[in-house]
Amino acid sequence: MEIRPALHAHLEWPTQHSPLRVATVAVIEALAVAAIELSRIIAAGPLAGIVGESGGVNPDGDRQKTIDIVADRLMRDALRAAPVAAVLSEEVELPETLDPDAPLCVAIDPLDGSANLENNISIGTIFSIRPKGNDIISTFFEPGTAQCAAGCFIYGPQTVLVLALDQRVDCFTLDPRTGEFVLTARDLRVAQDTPEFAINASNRRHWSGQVRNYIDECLAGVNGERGQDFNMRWIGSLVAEAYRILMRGGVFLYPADARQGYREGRLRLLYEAHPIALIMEWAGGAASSGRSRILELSARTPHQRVPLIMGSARAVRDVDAIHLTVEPLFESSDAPLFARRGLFR
Ligand code: FBP
Repeated sequence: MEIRPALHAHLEWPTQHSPLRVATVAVIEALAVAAIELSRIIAAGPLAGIVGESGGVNPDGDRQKTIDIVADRLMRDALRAAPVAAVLSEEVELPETLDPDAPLCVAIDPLDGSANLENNISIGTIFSIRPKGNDIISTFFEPGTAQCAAGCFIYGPQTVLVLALDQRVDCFTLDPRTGEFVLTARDLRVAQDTPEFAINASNRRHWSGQVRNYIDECLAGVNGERGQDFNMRWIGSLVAEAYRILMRGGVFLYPADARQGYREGRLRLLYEAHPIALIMEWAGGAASSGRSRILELSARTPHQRVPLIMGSARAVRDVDAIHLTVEPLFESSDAPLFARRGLFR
């Protein structure tokens, strides 16, 4: 029988650790303890009294669920006891300084996709860890390449940790019998040739011409320019989409669109796009805004949004290629050039 190392034993290897790696591991383990607690609360759902609105709004104007508040408290409490100089949470306006002498900064979405909880659909915690720079706050405004680790916990049929560390992506499953995460997939690689896309197609009329053209080409299937039939998925939960892509490939798009507030997409750079991009790249996939590699982008504000295209490297390259056209993204999106009849309208 295969011996599956527990998270702690796995992180201890190799035995020679730099101080930064020791600190990074301490942060990951602290988050894992909080995630185990959170997964128990989520699994109990209405029995734990955590389904429903809290009455508050987060810095982005999203209505907070009770579970968002619970998740934020659990994760930030865990980080307080870890070597973390500052934490930026989706639920709080500005980074919070914890221990100014500690070597790491963390950006976290404590519970991504929480609106899906009532529908019993997978949701998750996304985190990004980076070494503290010369001053704490500017650390968050460095590009995504500054991250030394990232990951997400997925609370679904199984509770899973996808971890990007040491230039590799491993996957751990929570064993409910022992209450421990154990290694269940080592060195994940994203399949390069899966014809499957994920996009919220109800926004088609708001997309740029480039995105519409790409999706129309996919929908045209074997007779279209892409020469193959595509499958489509949309879960509406970033962690679940990222996990599916890690398991079987494909591409996810949450592009910029013409709606007010969506000109830079919907997803947040620091605690959604950066960590998911690190996971994708270290697993051999790619992540782009359509025009730039996500990991080379720096945030200008803590809750900055960014268009996100991620998944199989070839598909991300194809979407980037479509963005190379000089057409403006939106000004002419209602012009005849983009008025080609699509399958969604
Ligand atoms: P939150 O951070 O507000 O939970 O939003 C993120 C998210 O739920 C992603 O997980 C998902 O990809 C996206 O929003 C779905 O957005 P939409 O409802 O516009 O399709």
